[in-house]
Amino acid sequence: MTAAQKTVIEPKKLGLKPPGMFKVLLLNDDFTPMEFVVMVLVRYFSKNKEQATQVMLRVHREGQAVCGIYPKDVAETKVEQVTAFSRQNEHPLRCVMEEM
Ligand code: TYC
Repeated sequence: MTAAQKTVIEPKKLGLKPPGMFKVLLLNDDFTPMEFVVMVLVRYFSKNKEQATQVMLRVHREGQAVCGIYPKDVAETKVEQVTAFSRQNEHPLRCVMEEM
């Protein structure tokens, strides 16, 4: 094989892709109390009461909103914590992550 014919291995196949970031979103539903969603945003997404209320109202009106952007492992933990906390309190609140 000549030098020009040498195989180039793409960075992706070598596992050199930079780690992606993930959006964590809350989804609207008809049952979870607004105050509970505000509490979740303060507790798990480091919002103050005012910021939390703005995000909650956006979810309520538009169906969903981004609560924060994190590396994969942190986003997974947020989704698990919010889901567990919601079920413990018997609310159907959904929290999901999306790669950017
Ligand atoms: N729609 C809910 C209500 O009217 C409030 C709500 C907001 C629920 C945001 C979920 O992610 C949510 N009680």
